Amino acid sequence: MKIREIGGELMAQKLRFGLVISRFNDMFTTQLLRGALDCLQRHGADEDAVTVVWVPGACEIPLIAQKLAVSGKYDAVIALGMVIQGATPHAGLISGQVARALTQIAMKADVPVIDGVVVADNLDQAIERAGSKAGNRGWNAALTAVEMAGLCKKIGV
Ligand code: INI
Repeated sequence: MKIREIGGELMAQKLRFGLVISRFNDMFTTQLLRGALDCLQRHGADEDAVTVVWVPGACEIPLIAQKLAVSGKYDAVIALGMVIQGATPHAGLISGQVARALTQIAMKADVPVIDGVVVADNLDQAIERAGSKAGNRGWNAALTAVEMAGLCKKIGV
């Protein structure tokens, strides 16, 4: 039996990325953005490969992610945000809604939409995930975007 196996490669050359990021908790989201851009650059992204769109908060991410995804201009969309539970009463609701919306957008637009919206229980967790003990979730999201964008091209369907 001859099995054809397809896997993504971590090469960003010739891929275009739309990135949507929230200003809420920007002390952290700027670090997520730094990580994401560093990752794309290190994986060979072209000079003009990335468009960054800023939105007020995580709730506003899905609409812009959708606009980017359906535009036909990007091979993958990366969403970056920081929801810290307990900051406001509705923080708990936001995270689930945004995650669900991003999955639906990806399926509808047929474009990878990578969820790099960090949900932290407290400030310590936020610090850990935005470029310290637990790495940088922006970096991870960008790497997933590179792999998925390449994979979608490779599969060709
Ligand atoms: N937005 C965030 O991105 N992170 C949060 O932690 C957060 N909290 O805690 O409330 C938050 N709220 C704002 C929200 O995303 C909208 O911008 C706002 O409700 C206006 O629609």
